[in-house]
Amino acid sequence: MNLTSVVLAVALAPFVAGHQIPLTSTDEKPPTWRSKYGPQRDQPFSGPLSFAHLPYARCLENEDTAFDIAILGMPFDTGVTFRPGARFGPYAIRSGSRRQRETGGYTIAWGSSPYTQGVKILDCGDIPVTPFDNAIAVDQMEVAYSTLLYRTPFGGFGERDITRGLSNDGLEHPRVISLGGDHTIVLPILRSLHKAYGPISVIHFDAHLDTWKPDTRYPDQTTEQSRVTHGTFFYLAQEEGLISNQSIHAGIRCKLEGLSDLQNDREVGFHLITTDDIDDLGIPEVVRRIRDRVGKTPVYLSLDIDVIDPGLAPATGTPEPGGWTTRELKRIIRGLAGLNFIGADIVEVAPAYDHADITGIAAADFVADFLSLLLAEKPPGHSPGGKFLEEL
Ligand SMILES: [Mn+2]
Repeated sequence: MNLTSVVLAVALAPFVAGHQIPLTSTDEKPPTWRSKYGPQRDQPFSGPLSFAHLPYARCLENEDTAFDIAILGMPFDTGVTFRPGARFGPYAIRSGSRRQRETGGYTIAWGSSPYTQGVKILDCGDIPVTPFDNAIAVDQMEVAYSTLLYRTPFGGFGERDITRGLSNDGLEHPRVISLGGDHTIVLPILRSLHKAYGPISVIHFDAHLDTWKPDTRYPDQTTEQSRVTHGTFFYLAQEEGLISNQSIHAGIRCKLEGLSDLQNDREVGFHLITTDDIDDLGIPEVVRRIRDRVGKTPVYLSLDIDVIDPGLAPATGTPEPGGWTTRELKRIIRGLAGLNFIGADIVEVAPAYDHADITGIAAADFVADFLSLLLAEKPPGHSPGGKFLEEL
């Protein structure tokens, strides 16, 4: 040992020995979070972002993950005709859901909570759709949807599975609630659902028809891919034989080329309820007409947030003044319980145009209603909107 080594050894000795000295004079470590405050239970404003703080799983990647209802983000917005931005819809809807959680999901309106009925509800994340090639993106959405649709259900629906026996293939399928994305996402969804269920009746809440003929507006610019937009997908769905002739729109108020649009809409297979009809008919009659139209067929529910008045849901690509209130549509949705719903979506939430998260919060509230809707066997009779429905 030379002189330098001796000097170093002497100088470092207190530090080397130091790790053996107790941290505190009482020999106690500070308390852990768990010992003092218990579980790391998220606040409404804390924690990772999943819908209503539900368990989050990468269901496309982990093929063993079972569920009864999946929440699936479809951040596709390259099929729009006006303002883009709905690719951020899944983020905004999840963010708008943060005051929701599994505990505390009971509402007077439904008389139940969707989270306490033994059904496994998972946030399955987002489909990583390409923003560069719509043909690939549409295929990705169909493949992803089918990946979830053909997953063996967790089994929580049990005997309450009202769509049991409706499928073409003899299989039981879980339900998927899709968060758009622009409305184009419904085309790959219907392609996937049609393979399992055959022709599907659609209940479509929207300010717009979305049945426009693809080749009419820009006839000199039409390609196979340019036909697929958020305003033509129902026409294409009819062309491909995906939908029944028992579909219905509700909340329509957009401007049209003329009566030919309505004639075309009929031919695609839709009846319609206009926005103003709610004043003349009242909610019970609106509900009755929708129920009568789809009957006992397999039903898909598609809700474009622009059906709501832009004052109550401004964050959307093609806003139309004079829409329904959130309260009115929530009552109509409750009146539809017990139909054979095989899936649902909410689309066209584009949060760049939002104010104070009003649209994202409204959209998240509709998703909570969808969950209850998929579980209820009939409209909640004791809710304010329910009594008249006892007679249905
Ligand atoms: Mn619309």
